Amino acid sequence: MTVSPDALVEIAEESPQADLTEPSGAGPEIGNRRLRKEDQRLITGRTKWTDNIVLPGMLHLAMVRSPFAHAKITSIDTSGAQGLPNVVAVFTAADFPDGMGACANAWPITPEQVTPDHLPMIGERVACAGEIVAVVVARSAKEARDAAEQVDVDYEELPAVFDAMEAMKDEILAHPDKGTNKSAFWKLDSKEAGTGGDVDEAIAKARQDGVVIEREFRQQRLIPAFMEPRSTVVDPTGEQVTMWSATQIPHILRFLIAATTGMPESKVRVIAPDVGGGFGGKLQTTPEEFITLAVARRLGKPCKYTETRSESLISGHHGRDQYQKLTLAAEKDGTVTGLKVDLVANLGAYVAIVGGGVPVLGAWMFNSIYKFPAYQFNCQTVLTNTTWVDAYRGAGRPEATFGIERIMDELAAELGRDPLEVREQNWIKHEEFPFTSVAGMTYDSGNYEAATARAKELFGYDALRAEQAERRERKDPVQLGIGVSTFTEMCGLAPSRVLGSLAYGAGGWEHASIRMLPTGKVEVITGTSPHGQGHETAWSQIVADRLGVPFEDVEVLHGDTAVAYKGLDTYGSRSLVVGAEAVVRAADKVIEKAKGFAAHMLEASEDDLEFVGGRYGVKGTDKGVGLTDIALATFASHDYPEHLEPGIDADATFDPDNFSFPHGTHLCAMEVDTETGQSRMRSYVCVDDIGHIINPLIVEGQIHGGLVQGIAQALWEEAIFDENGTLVTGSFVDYTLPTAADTISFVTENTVSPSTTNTLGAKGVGEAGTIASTPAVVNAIVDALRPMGIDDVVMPCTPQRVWKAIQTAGDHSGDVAAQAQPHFDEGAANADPGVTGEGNGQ
Ligand code: MCN
Repeated sequence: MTVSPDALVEIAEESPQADLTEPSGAGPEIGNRRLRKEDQRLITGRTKWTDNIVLPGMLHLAMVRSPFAHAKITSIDTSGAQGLPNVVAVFTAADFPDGMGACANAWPITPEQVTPDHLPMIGERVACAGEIVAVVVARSAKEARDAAEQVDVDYEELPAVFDAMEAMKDEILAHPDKGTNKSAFWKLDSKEAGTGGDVDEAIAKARQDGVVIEREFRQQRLIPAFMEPRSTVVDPTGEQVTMWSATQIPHILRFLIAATTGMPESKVRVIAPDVGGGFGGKLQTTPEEFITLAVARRLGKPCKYTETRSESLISGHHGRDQYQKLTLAAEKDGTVTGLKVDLVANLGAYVAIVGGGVPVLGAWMFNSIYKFPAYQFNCQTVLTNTTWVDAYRGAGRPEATFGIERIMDELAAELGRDPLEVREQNWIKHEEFPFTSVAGMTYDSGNYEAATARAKELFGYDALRAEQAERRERKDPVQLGIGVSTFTEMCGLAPSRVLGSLAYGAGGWEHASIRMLPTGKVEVITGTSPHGQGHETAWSQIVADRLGVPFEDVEVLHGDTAVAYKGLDTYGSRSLVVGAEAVVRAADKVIEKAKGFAAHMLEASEDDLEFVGGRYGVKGTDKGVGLTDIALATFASHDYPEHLEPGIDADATFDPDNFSFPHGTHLCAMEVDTETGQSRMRSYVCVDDIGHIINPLIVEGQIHGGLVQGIAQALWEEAIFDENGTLVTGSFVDYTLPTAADTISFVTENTVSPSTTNTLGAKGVGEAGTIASTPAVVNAIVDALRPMGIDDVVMPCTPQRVWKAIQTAGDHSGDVAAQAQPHFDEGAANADPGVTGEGNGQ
């Protein structure tokens, strides 16, 4: 059945708000499966996405983009566009001699990092396809797009490099003026850091009397494909310049506009209205935002730019794209003695806002849940003539989890043992928390045994293993594979001091305000900027419990720098554990402030008061006053104690002392047809530990969405450039984004090891599913094919790749070659530190 948008609005109008939410009063809100209050407007077409914003006299922009990956611009002739009806102006970089701001890199991972200038509009040399060389301004978007096709640009093509391994050779330079493609080298060594032993010694010893497993893995390039394409509207006509943008980071955007254009920050207001997904892809300050701002200011008129899907795929930042080489040393009994990781990470043409730091996050994650005594992580970032690469759901942690969970399976296979048993032998036991890892991270809580035991039970692990053995025995053409992934991750991106020690450009705190309105309603203002995560609902649940007010009486405001004046936005699954904790602390301040008023109103001593269910009562009596009555009394303020100021509103800023470490066990069963290469997911079970859960319904949604994204990396998605640097997966015809129809019904459950870093006892969940699922699926496919002599399939494991792996099975070297993957150069990640500098290894 299809329902038209008009019909949806009618349905919504007929169904009052209460239809979508349970009435309050039935019990505590935290833990309640509340339907999301924001969905009423989101799914009935009642919200205003950025592209729906219409302002008087608004003009529309279309970008002229380079089709070449690396080229000099020899001339631009705009005359063909200038004369067209309703075209107002055509601008090139030459029209903005003072520039128009810059796309900043906010995380230089070493002081010596090679960081090419990233200008919004290019006047001389484009460094990847899709870069903007001119902008057409017209009275409608269609006229602007048509006219953009009439802008005549002459290019002189330059040699270009696309693959990270090729770029390592420095034979073709992505930016010739830089003299090298190597951007930065970053290293963490447990011996040097004093957190563990010497990894080379561990490997040498294992070569003599133990086991050494060496594997190369490829993290293909992915494209964040949010539902709402990026869109920006700028109104320069008021006292402040207002920018609406489909962004995850309104506060950071405002700061970087001011910092790179010289506009006073007080004259810039950024609004992220409802934003239709981001997945890290809207954690960016974009050329399009700066250009729209510059053009609107130049013309003194409101301007709008909304990208097409094809533009989004080529010019929104990409994710992943790493070569990994792992060397795992173990004793013959399966005890791991050391892990060495060499990474080469493709940054694309520029070092994007946190692009250099994303692969470095792997430094603390490759060791995962295990007690490895020695560890080394080497990361080389390189520039190429491809779209810039940055955070994509999980950002650095899915890549690391994939590497370690794949190689733990390979160790188990080498030893002929069950992969869960080998993991258990090496993981941190629950009684050992808090545990400081070999990478120097202190995990506050966890229980890997409990999550794994429950996952095995739900999955029917032993029965599936028995079926697998039976199918192998009878040489069934459809083999069964069982994939395991026991993961942890670091999220809740926070401790400002730690981020500072890593040269990250921002802090990690979050801000919240609570306004107690005189009518008893509550406004919560949060610095987080939700774009699909349901903060309005979860924050309302938290505040309802804390202040003892009905859920419906709480309004959560966000995403407008004039309202939520202070914040660091939403990414890194930080919003609950940092942002909502700030809300909790603001609520506690409200309660504390209200105490003095309650004592005054009740003519009692503060010591005799207790706050229960939204009411201050005098202990041992039935005398009391509600928080909302106090709010009204402070509004009138006819009578209040002299030592207090009128009002009980409060602000709080929270900066935790540690990250959050969710973990879980994911089990996947795949049936692989060995004749066609087709694989089919049969079952998927995950038991995640994210501490206390605020809203189980939202959490399930987060896990489901995350799983699909991780599974898509394993099976379907890949951004592919041809030999000219043209993105051949430049539309949804070729970039195979899954739909709900491509997935199965997942079994999800939770264990609870409360976090100690916030009073909610919660851990982040927004990326967990994506981080865990990719290796679970690939491990299952490899497990199905292992009896045929196959020990790897390069992602995405398309039927063609699986079929080719089967055809070349047994020919160990040809296996990888058949999948057209360049080998990791020996020492590739150990580039000359003299050229690239070395990280502080912290
Ligand atoms: N939650 C909960 N109990 C927990 C943990 C979380 O009820 N123990 C709820 C929170 O209240 C919140 C949601 O789960 O409503 C996600 O919380 P959190 O883990 O703090 O993640 P963030 O809100 O910071 O969201 C960021 C995260 C990231 S990094 C990506 S990428 C991602 C994701 O969220 N992109 C998303 N989920 C997404 N979901 C949608 N629909 N769209 C995206 O673009």
